[in-house]
Amino acid sequence: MPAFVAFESTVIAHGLPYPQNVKTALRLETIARTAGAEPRTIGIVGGEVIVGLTESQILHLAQAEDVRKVSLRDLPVATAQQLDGATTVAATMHLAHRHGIGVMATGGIGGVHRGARFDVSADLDALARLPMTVVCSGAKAILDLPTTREVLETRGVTVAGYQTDEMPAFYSRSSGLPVDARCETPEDVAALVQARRRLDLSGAVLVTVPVPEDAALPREAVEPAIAQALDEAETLNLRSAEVTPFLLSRLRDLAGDDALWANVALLENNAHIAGLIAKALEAPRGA
Ligand code: PSU
Ligand code: MN
Repeated sequence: MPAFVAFESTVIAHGLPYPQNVKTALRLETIARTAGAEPRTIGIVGGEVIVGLTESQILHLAQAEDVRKVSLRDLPVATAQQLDGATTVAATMHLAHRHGIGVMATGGIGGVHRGARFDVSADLDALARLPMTVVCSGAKAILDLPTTREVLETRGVTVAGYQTDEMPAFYSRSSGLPVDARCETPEDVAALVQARRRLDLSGAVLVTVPVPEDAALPREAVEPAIAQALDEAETLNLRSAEVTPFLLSRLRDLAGDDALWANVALLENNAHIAGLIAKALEAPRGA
């Protein structure tokens, strides 16, 4: 079996601006290949679930106006109503797992939003249920990171730190929040994943990788922009799936190109590490 790495498409359609989104999506595939794995970017085109979007399908989802952000609850809607859809981490995990793919890479997972309002991403539920290895740079910085970390613990998700003792905070390398295990190599991660499998635990291993040092932003630099974007979302009374894309795009306006470059750099780095982990998982035991 070749080593496969799945990629989500929400980051293409809603997470990054055009044309960086297309360039990044294609580059992530190249990086996974160079690491020794087969990339499969997942999305929905005209109601059809595609595991392994072609270049022109990626271009389409990156440019089209009406691409629905598809989490678990939206999957049947998008397919029954023949919509174009970009899959979130939760929906991508579901579709990848169904296709026998065990590893996926992304930028940041969804989690618990800040503030009193009840808004918790279905990503956390998918991580609790599906035996995937998900490589990311923590949860998106706009979220309530300490509470998100608590929920991961409650739901039994093993959180690994790739060459770090702390869960990264997306644009920034540290959050002050601990991981459950530090892993130095792809083989260390593979050992953790295999141990989880042997114990018949059904949920995910979340591998958190800090953004590369030269692209990292200090937390103090990002927080004021996040606070302002959150205020604006509150004023506009945004709800549900609209919240994340709005916050991310405002953050780019407020924090500027540095935030975009950090986002691209961590996505590329995560694609590389995910490729190496997928390969390590396919290696014959003891080899
Ligand atoms: N991280 C980003 N950009 C994004 C997302 C994460 O930097 O666009 C997406 C992912 O697809 C994630 C989703 O699964 O946001 C979570 O959305 P929600 O909180 O609505 O579940
Ligand atoms: Mn939400």
